[in-house]
Amino acid sequence: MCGIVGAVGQRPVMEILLEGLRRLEYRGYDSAGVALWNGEQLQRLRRAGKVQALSDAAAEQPLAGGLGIAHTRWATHGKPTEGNAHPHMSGERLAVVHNGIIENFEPLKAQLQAEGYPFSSDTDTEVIAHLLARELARQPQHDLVAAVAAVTGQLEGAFALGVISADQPDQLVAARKGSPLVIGVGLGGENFIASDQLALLQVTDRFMFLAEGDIARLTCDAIQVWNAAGEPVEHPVVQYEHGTSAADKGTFKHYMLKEIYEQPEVVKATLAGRTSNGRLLEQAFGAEAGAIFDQVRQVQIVACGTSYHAGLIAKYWLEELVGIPCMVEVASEFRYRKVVLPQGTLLLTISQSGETADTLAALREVKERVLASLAICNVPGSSLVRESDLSLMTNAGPEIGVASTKAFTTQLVALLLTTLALGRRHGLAEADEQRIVTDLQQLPQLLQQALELDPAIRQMAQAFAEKQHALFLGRGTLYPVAMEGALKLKEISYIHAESYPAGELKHGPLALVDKEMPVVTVAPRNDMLDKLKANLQEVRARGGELFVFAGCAQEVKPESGVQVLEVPQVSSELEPILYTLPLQLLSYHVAVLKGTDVDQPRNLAKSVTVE
Ligand code: HGA
Repeated sequence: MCGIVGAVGQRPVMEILLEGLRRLEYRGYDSAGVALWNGEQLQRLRRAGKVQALSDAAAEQPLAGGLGIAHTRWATHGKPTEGNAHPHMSGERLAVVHNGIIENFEPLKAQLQAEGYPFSSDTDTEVIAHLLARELARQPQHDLVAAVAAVTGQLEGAFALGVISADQPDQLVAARKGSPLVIGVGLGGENFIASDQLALLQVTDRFMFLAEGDIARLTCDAIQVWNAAGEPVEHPVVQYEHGTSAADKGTFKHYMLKEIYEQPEVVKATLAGRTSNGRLLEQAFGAEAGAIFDQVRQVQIVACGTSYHAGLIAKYWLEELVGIPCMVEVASEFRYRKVVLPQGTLLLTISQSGETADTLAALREVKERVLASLAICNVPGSSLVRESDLSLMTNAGPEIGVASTKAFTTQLVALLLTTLALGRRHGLAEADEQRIVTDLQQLPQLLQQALELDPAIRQMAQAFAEKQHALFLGRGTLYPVAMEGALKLKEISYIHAESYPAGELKHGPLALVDKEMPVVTVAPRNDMLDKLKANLQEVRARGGELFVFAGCAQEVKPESGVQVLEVPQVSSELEPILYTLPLQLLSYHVAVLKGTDVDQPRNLAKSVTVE
């Protein structure tokens, strides 16, 4: 979602801000803007469209100065126009950038309008600018931190804010509640804020994470932070953990393709240090995990989007291997209904960014009513990780493509490790644990082999480029894989795709099948194969074209209207991980053929930090 960058330094910061926006563009890309103090006045430049439009404008109309804030927007309130782009200003002397939603903006706006404050946008954000101006006018000492504290106290909803004022041009003030914001600790004479660390890796690798309700003042030489109660607090400065090259596209045409190809390596990183002598190292979950896992009687998984699909697969593993009940629900539903959480419930949240607004809210909603919370996450230091009792990092490195790929497969690996950790405490035989750990160690190599299907899948993709719809089928753990395959196709190629458990076909969706509806099936050689083959016959009999990813090509014979690609043999537990990869490649190549914006598909954004 929206990306914020801010800088205060002894050198000009415009280029740092623009580069930060380019790196944050995966979060939102409908408009962008910047405000800079040039020593005499606040200058603002905004453009609808991508960051490139803003940098083109900046090339013609250079802005200079050592204090500035910048923003790339994913609109929630008001169209993606230049007038609605951030920063928003009150008069000429105060500018604000905001990520989040101000839920009570309507009464606040009505009140401000009645007092004569002129509004020039349709955003909720603009109320913050005018509230700050009003607050500053009331204060004799004109202190920006005090004004931000007073104003944030009136706001309902979620926000990360960057604020600058012409009256205090030596400082950048930041605040967060419900939306992510990190402080980049400069290497001397400068400091920064951003929505995530990636934006600032060009200038620093040292970061400070703000807690909920914190307000910070940054000057060239100092960082001061106050908590929600107004008390000064100190947060540790942490070193960024991944190499900076992880955020570059390298020789790949798109981030998504690079991230698909990274899967063998990142799965190794998910496993690294978590197993030894064919056994899981329970310490990977933290010292107190064992005692907690002993008491778990059921698992409640809460997640959104792709992470939700990972949760659905984990349900099969947990019920089959651990023998404890597992419920899975999308966070946006879970957080708003009256949920029953029996004693001994482990709340398991899954999120790539650790800032997914609905998942985070669900955790906060029920945290006090569960045995413990465990987060599966890719970003150490994120809100979800900090607020959960236990966490397991997926170690996938930065994922920039909006459509999630390596984050999903590494989540699955982490969830299988979690299944083993719980299984060990609930009767899973040591031999089974050893077998699965050994299989997991082979997985990077199998993923590498699956990548060799790439040219054949590119060929296959041609059959989809002109189609309006597609159907994805699977059974067992491969059903959520089919759901994920359909989601990928929708997200980046804009083809309407649906997924069904293959056994449900005759209960409705078969009515849709004809030669215009390609049917994709993931069919490993497991004990459900015969049933699945019968379902495929039902499709063929209605003229539907079949695209089958099979564990053993001999089992599903290619014929006219049936294309079969053989996926390497893998143990049944690991099938959902391996079979995901060809479906990712399929949607990628269809999108490339259709000429869509693969890494930044329309209407979507990464890291969904608003509800
Ligand atoms: N509500 C603000 C900011 C939107 C946002 O944070 N998106 O991720 C707006 O619509 O401009």
